[in-house]
Amino acid sequence: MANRFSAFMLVVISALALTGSSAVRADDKKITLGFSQIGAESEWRTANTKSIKEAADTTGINLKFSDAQQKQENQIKAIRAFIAQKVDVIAFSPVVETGWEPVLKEAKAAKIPVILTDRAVSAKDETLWVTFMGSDFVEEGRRAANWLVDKTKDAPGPVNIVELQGTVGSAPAIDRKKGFEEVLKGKDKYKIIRSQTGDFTRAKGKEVMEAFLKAEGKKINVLFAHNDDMAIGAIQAIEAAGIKPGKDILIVSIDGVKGAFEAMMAGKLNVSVECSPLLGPQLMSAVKDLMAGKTLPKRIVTKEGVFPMETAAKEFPNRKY
Ligand code: GYE
Repeated sequence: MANRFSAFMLVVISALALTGSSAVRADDKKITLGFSQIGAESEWRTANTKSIKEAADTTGINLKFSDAQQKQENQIKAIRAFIAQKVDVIAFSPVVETGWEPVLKEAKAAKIPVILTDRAVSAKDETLWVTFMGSDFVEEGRRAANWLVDKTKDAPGPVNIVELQGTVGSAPAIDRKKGFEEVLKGKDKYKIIRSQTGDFTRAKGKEVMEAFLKAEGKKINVLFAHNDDMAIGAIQAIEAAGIKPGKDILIVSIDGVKGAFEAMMAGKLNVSVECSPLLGPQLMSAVKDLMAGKTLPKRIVTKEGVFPMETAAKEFPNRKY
């Protein structure tokens, strides 16, 4: 009985899902979405791109995809091209927070709605975009610091931390730093002794960690990396220096990509705070809703967790990115 009832409910729920907004416009043409991606700097980013392309495919949305190779000027060019092509909706993940007003005003004047995905923009006029969907980066920074404080509660201190920041001026770099520092504020045993950008890449993470090790050597107790890729690059530098990552230096990072789970299972990375790149389905349903004349919430926050090393092997088979 219970089974038949749940089977029935499943049919009802699927039917409801199917009656959601459609992927065609009022004139029966396919909806066209112009998406400007930052680049392919990390595992997170490539998973994000895959999610967006696959979701466009399955929803039947015509996607114009442009890769900016981590340059704001390329994103601005791509957005201008989307305006000229008269796409129905523009979405983009802004590489940095500032400098978008002129191009966003052009989109507004052309009456093309803009959706921000993943990273936020800092601008006075919030009518320049309809919604911002993505993670709460300040909270991720707090989660990283809370894990550290708990893990080191019995350590006498000082706990010397080096920090690998993300791309300068980007929302995740600014906010993760802020959340992390907020938790450590007033806890005097924690000291951030070096902090520099590694631009969210493995290569830069490794290079900057080498410099940190040269300058501070065995004084370093903790690495806080704003993403997994930089942590993975830094782990190589730490091992090359004859130090044990995950033991001699605690490694705390953010994203929760497969590479981080592998490093955790190898005992080299202590914790990764989840930041989900799987924004594709959410973006496509927002696009359809917009085209159906619905009003979107101004902020759509992604739900995510924290994965300490001890949970890595059990969680690994469930990971989708
Ligand atoms: O953490 C990092 C990527 O904006 C949340 O960008 C994203 C960040 C992610 O390059 O790996």
